[in-house]
Amino acid sequence: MANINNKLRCRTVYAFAREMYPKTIKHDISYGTAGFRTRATDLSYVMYRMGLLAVLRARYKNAVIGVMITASHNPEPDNGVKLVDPMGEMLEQSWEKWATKIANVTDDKLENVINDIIAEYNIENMNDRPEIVIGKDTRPSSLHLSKAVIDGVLAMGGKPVDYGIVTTPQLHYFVVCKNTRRAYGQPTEDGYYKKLTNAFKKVRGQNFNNGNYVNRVLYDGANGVGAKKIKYLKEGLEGSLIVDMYNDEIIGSGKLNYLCGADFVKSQQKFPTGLPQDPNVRCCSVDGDADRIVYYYLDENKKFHLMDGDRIATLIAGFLKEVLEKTGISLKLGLVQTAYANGASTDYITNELKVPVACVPTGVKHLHHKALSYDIGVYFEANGHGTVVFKNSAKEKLRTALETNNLSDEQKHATERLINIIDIINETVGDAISDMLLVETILHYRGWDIKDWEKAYTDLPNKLLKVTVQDRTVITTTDAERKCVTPEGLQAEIDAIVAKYPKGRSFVRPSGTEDVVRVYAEASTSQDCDKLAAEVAKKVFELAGGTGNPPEIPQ
Ligand code: 16G
Ligand code: MG
Repeated sequence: MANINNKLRCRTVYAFAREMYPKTIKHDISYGTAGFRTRATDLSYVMYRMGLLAVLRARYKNAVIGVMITASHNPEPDNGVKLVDPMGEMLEQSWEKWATKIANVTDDKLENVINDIIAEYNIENMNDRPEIVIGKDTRPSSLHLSKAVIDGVLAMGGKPVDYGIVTTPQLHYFVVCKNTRRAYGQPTEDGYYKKLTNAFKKVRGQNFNNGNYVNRVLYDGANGVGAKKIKYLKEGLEGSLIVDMYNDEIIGSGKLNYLCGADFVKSQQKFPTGLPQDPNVRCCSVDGDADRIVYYYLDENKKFHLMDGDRIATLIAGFLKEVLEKTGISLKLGLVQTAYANGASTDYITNELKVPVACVPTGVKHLHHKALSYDIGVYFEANGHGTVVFKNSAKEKLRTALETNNLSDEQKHATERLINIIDIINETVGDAISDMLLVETILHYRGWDIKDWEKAYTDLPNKLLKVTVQDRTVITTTDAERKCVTPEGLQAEIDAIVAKYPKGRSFVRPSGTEDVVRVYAEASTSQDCDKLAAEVAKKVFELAGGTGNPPEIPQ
């Protein structure tokens, strides 16, 4: 019976594919660091097929799976799609190859790939109707692309639950709420805002300001979903935090991420367009799907100061360490970074904060996974994507300590504070909105303005360059991308160049989202840093088959 149903289902899948979502693109695409990402016009059939795959994955895991349609910080004409696993993680790596396979097969072979997946994972419950939670960003193309995902889910016999326009982290949150039978929270937008804002207001108390801290922040919504959603959050905050919003031209303005947003601010190291340039005022920018955030300000001389993901991570880790010590409860705290973390931040964490720090390859899946190995794991990429994850056993330990009533007043207050703070955090994935509330909570607790925050350490000047090569896969790396294995001889050349510059550090890696090789460099002065980056880029160009003009070395 199941077999007959299966055959019928596959026929429907094929009929739909042929009539509505034929595969029009000949070249292959691959499920990269953050799913598929390309021009929106090339994505309809990919979306349809991701709907199919999500249902298979949901049946295999016996759980709700998420599908998010977004191209994050990329330009408005692009789009993308990624699958969200049951506990909010990125799609398990071993399934990425199936995503790539099902996306690239011809329409008439679609049925074969589906049957291969069913056979490989022994999926027997083909008549189950699992829920697939679907969300999209504000890109004009997202509307019809989400219809394609929904059709894929229906063709495969799943139940699409369309959340409409939501941030990527909201979608992760809904998936986890559903899979924990609401233990994590209510799977609604309202439930999300209430969870975050109630916890925030509880921790903040009646004194909205403290010392140098003023409860007002300028917020750059990147003309995307982060702008749309902050309006609802503001209602819940009830004046405890004043969020002045800019760059909120949302749908179809063509301005999404244009000269604004977290990626622009971090990669250009520039103040975004659209915000008033008042000196020493705390500002933050989110990206196009609101899973990244950076802070910054302009000083009296209009000099730009960036507080990126490394700064946010150190602020959070330092705070958690202090509060944890006050609770008297022993829990293992750790911080996870990537090779892009500024060397000064790593020194500060190791030598001043004395918190263990781990380095993993780029991409949220690696950071999240490593962070789960600590009782309390803080993870951040320098680009502003990150969060804090707490082991269930750690949460339980805190709650039990509070219930047993053996704590001193100080221990009790610290434990209560920590428990409330867990609810400010979206543990399911990095979340710009939740991270903003956490940063604001810590600055308020410390009585700091943004300049006080900046005093912790001084960033080493750093630079990011791109080199275009014939085939970027010729570059392979090891040691969390810090050392390059091939092409042979390249690492030795990099080592020799780096040795010439005080505090020099540089590494190269193939991008997971663009057809380029990325070069990172840092050194004690910006002149040295520029030279170091260019010298390394030139070596990459020479040894890895560069195309176009070779990089120039500044004199
Ligand atoms: C993706 C990743 C991000 C990473 C970036 C690196 C997720 C959800 N996003 O956007 O974490 O920093 O890729 O891009 O994993 P790159 O490989 O092009 O340098
Ligand atoms: Mg993003």
